[in-house]
This record gives sequence, C-alpha cells and structure tokens, in this order.
Amino acid sequence: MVHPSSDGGDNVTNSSGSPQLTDGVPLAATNEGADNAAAAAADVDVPPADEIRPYDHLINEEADTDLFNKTFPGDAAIDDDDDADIKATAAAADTTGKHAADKRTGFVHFDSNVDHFCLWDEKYEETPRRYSRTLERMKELELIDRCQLIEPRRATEAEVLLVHTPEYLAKVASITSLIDPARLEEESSKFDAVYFNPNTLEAAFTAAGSAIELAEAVYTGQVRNGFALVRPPGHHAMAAEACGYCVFNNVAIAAKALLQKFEASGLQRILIVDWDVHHGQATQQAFYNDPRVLYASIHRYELGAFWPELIESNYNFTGEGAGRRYNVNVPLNDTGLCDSDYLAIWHNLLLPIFYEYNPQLVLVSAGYDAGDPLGEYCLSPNAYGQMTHMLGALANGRMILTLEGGYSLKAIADSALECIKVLLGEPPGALSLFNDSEEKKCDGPASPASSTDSGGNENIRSNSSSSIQLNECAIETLRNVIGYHSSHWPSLALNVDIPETKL
Ligand code: X5A
Ligand code: ZN
Repeated sequence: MVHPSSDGGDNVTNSSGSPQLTDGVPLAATNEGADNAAAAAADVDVPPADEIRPYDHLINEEADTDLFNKTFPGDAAIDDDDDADIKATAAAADTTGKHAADKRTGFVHFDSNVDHFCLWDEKYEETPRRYSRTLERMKELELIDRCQLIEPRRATEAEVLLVHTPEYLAKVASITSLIDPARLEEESSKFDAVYFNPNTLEAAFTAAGSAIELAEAVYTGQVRNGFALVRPPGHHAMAAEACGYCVFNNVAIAAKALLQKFEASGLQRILIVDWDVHHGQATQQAFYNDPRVLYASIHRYELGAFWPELIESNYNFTGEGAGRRYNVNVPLNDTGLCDSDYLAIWHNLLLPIFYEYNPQLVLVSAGYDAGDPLGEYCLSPNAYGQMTHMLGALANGRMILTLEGGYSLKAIADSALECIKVLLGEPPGALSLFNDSEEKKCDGPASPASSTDSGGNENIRSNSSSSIQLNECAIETLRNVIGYHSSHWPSLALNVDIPETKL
C-alpha cells in the first residue's frame, strides 16, 4: 500500500475561504483535503470521477457475499417474487390513487456519506455498502419514487454543539484534517470502535443536519413520517467522545434542535425509541435529566458483558432529577432472542409506556443489528415493520426512523425497506409466531454454541403448542423493568396480579 506523502506534516493546510471552527480548525474538507482523501482512497479502489453514481464502486456483490455471508440458516436469497409483489402492490395503489399523489413519507439521504470509510481495514463492518445496497434496493423496488425527497444539509456548528462540546468538535475537525492514514488510524484508536478519514467530518455534519431537516419536515407536517438513510450512525457518540462507529449523535441532535426551535410553541414530549441491538448510551446521557425526551432502548446486555459493556445500560437506570422515569432500558441477558420475545416486550411494557407518555413526535434510532450475526438475535424484517406499525398511532403518526447500526447488508436492506413500506401506509408483513413453522423457526444465533438440535430442555421454542413460547430471559427482563417502572407509569401497574373477585 502506498500512502500519499504528507510532506512530513499531517495537517491539511486550510485554504482561505473554507469554513472554520471558531478556533480556526477547518470544518469542511478543503479541495486539497478532498484530493488527499481521493489519493489515500486510491489504495482501496476509488472509481473514476465520471461514473454515474458516486457509490458504483461499492456495489460489489461478490465482496458483499464474501464479507457478509454469515447469514442465519434459512435466510433465503432475495426473492424475485417478493419484488414483483411489492411492485404490484405499488402499481395497484397507484391506479386507485391511494399513493399516487400522496407522498406522505419523507426520505433523506446523501451520497457523499460513502466517502466516510475505513482507510486501513476494507472489511470494517461499518461500510458504505450498508447505504448503497439499501438505496439500490429502494430503487429496484420503486419505493424511493413513492417518497418525498427531503434535501439533506449540513448541521450548523451550533446545532452540533447542542449535544457535543466545542472541544470535541474541534478535536474531530483536527483529526479529520490529517491525511496520513497511519496518523488517522492512531488517532481513531484512541476511541472505542471508531475510524476517521478525511471525509468523516463532512459526512457526520450532513448526517446530523439531514436528521434535523427530516424531523422538522415531519413535525411541521410537510410530510407525515420519514426515513433517514444516513451514516455515520449516532447513538453511541457522546458529548465529548466518538464511540461505536458514531461521530455525532444524529438523533439526539435532531431532538435538541427541534426542542430549541419549537418548545416555545408547544413541543414538550419527544419519544426516542432505540431498537438497535446495542444500548444507545450516548442518547441516554444526552437526556438523562430531561423530562422533555423519553428515551427507551431495547438491547442485548448479558449482564454487562455485551458491548458497550456499561452498567448504565441496565434497567435500574431510569433517569434522574426532572428526568426521572423518562429513561427506560430493556436489557436482555441472552443471545438468540426472536420476534415473539420482542413483541411480548413491546405489548406488555413499551407500548403501555409510550401511549401513556403520549409523545408529540417519535424519533427511532433504527439499527438493524438485532437481525444480523453480530447482534446474534433473529429479528425478521417483518418484525421491524411491525414495530414501525405499532408506533404509527402515536403522535399522529409523526415519526422518523434514522439508521444506526446493522451489519448484514441483506438484513438492513430487507428490514429498512419493510419499515419504509409501513411508513408509506402499507400493512406490515405478517409474523410467524408459531414454533412449528419451518419457515420462520428461530435457530438462534449463528454461533455453534447454541445449536438447537439436542431436543433438550434448552430449546424452549421446540414445543409445538400454539401458545407463544418466550425466551426466559425476556420474561425476567419484563418483570424487572416493570418492577422499576410501574410506580412511574400507572398503565404498567395493571400488570400486577389483581385479586380475584369474591362473589
Ligand atoms: C451503531 C452500532 C456498534 C459498535 C460495536 C462495537 N455500533 N463493537 O451499531
Ligand atoms: Zn448497534
């Protein structure tokens, strides 16, 4: 690998006229920076400038299969019949005029996010292909045409500072002005699971600004709901620290920006639902003492052993001060959780709280890694559609989904598209809840340790009765969370055993 010479210095000289942070650190990549980035990227196959789409070079089915072939058993290849069905539904809807003129769903995306990639590890799982694959599928299935495109924009510095410290912003700007990949790698390694390249700052600013723009379009009624296909993701990015592939906390910034703009005219209750398989500790932190935002996260925890391995991800962290009760953690202490486990938690715990809270706007930190090998859960694309659907009756349907994690390209694309279909007003795909269903049977995570063969006591889903068998850890978590929150949310108190009526 030949890396571009950096003239002995690492910093890109800032040419006059480029945007500056107040302390003189360059904000945007200068032309020079862009050239350097392109040069550095030459090592990883950057396409000629005249290609039609800037991400064409990222569409590499072979590499994708190779990198992401860790699919669950039973994961069918993308099925052309399904495609035909979706197109047919759209066409039928068009002729009846049901969807034709009604662009109720906003969609925001920006291609330059693909310039944010890892310079030293081309197999890094937070890859631009997560975006390009999903967008391709949206085009193939003609879903994108049915959405109202929302113009992406950079967040302003002031907006980013609603969540992050000026020192952190300056630090990110200074790291991303480095051009030597070795230096970028060195600086990135000071954070937990983060990479920076020279284009990271621009992508992060635009991801955050696009989330704000979409949230505002939804809140003000320009569109009914929306989907933000952005990266880098955000929910691990803390006030002063990048973390877990996240640079700026897009969803938290959007919530704070809307509150700043609309609180005076009555915006008081925002619900943030985080269904990424990881706990969004940074979003929790951003609103921990803020009663205007209810943060609810369902995540794999394993008693603190699952990343980000924080005790604050547990259910006893319920918010503090005025924010007490407005933080709801649903930590799950096992692998292999499935649709039915999530549904039970939604129906018995999350939905009662959400309906009682009665938000005016719903922001979803929509990661799809509870459907991929990294998460070791097996949420189906339809389960994501169902969760979207269940939120649809809140806040007059004002909801946006913002991409967070998800590392199986197929799981992200299928699941995100299912959510978008639901946002567009189509019914969610049905769930197969019965354990004897071959098709949807959950074989647990793709890890050899939890094979389902033995017919032993452990496979609590093996019984073929028509009742829904839950993972015991889901039941335990339900009890614990309800225990902690039932005094906060009267609708949960209804779950306590009611004495039998004596006649
Ligand atoms: C956004 C997201 C996960 C980071 C995992 C690090 N981050 N091991 O899913
Ligand atoms: Zn995640």
